[in-house]
Amino acid sequence: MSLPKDFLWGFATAAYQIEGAIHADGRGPSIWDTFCNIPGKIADGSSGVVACDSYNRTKEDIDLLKSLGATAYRFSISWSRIIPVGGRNDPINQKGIDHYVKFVDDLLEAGITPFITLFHWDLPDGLDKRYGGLLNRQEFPLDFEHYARVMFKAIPKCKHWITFNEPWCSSILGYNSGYFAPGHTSDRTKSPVGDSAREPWIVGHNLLIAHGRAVKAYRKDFKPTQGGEIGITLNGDATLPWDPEDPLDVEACDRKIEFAISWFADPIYFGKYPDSMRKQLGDRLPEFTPEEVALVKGSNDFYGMNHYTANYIKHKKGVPPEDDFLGNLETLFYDKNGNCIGPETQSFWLRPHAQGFRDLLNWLSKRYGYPKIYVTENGTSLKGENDMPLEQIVEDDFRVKYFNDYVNAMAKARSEDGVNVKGYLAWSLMDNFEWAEGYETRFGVTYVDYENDQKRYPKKSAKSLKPLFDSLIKKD
Ligand code: NCW
Repeated sequence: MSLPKDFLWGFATAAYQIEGAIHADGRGPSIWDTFCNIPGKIADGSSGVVACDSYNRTKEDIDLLKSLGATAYRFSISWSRIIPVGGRNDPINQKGIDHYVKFVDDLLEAGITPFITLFHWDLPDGLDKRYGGLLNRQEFPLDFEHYARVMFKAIPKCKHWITFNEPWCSSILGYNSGYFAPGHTSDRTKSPVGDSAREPWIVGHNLLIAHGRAVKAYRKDFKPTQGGEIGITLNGDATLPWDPEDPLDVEACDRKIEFAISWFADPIYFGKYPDSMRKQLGDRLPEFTPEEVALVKGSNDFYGMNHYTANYIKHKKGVPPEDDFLGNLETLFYDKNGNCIGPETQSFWLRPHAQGFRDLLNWLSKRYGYPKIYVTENGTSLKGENDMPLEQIVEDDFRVKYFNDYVNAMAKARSEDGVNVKGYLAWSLMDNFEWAEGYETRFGVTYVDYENDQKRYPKKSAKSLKPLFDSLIKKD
């Protein structure tokens, strides 16, 4: 079992979760600034105002990455630092650009390969206010393409670009459950397009078009001279049937992945939405125009995979409600015989089950023709971690085991199943603002002391990855 010599590994973060400094150097507000100000939206009433203060601690963060032996780092750019209001005719903020240009120079100087995510959920608030943000099929893709072009031009040294992080989350959590910004729910009276049972599917469609436009721009005007690659990052859980003898549960397992991953990946690899989605959603799922198909089909140089957990899947009988987004099924942590999928963590949606990672890598590879895959996020929170004393927190054996099991499952998928995985970024370099869960849920391999000047303390898991990858990556 081994990984290829040029395999990249390291850690991942996202701008709003770590940067803080929300007013520095001309940054404009994002929808997450606005969302955090709505009482009750964030579990501990917090926000990203200070976070890990990474905007002011780039040297410290790079030193940390170096000390852990990372060969790659994935981070995201805050769009509203680059174009504070967001649009293609709005002023550009050179200070914001300069910050990221220097950061990439410093990473490269340290021998660390940057992976840049253009959009990790923090849409400029100005665009949401101006035209409904992600809901606008005409304006949003044009504004995103413009912003992407500004970044491609500014950072030719970056060779790995990710357009969107987890568009499923932006669409479903932002426009169905209201759990994420901008917080639309299935309450139809609050829908700017007049029908919130349609909103998530419209948003998903617009994100795909915007992705396609940015990729087309990159391939035409930047890739020929810069020689990099570009793709999208999708999230999805592994699935096992609740009752393996019930063909309806077995079928629902694929449908669950189709509603999460293939919603975006099928248009990108095949130019159409999955049949299971069309069947359930009918005309609530937008149709691609022929021009849109041309834009989206074939628009991945690599597949960015975020993966954390697995679920048992139980088919639901009857007609699903209009706002169902799972594919008429239930997700459970126990199967028919009472078997548990994995131990509890601090995140209600996450239970470790490493075999699922290998299975899902295989599922994706078979369906999409063995694409090059970068694992752009994988990691875990730990039940009760926030309440432990520091001496105990840094001894995070649960997380060490998680990474060991998952990385080995990935290496097996590569060596024994032929999966073309070329990189792995652990989530996350440090504890950070865990969106609606605030700071109480920690995903970091490094503890951040928010009470005491954001001081960083690497946990045992931080130091466990280098020996793990050293033992797996071929030397010659
Ligand atoms: S919240 C989330 N995450 C975590 C986040 O820190 C990161 O930015 C994301 O890319 C870790 O990885 C992603 N994912 C959303 C999971 C919420 C699932 C809720 C399901 C409700 C139906």
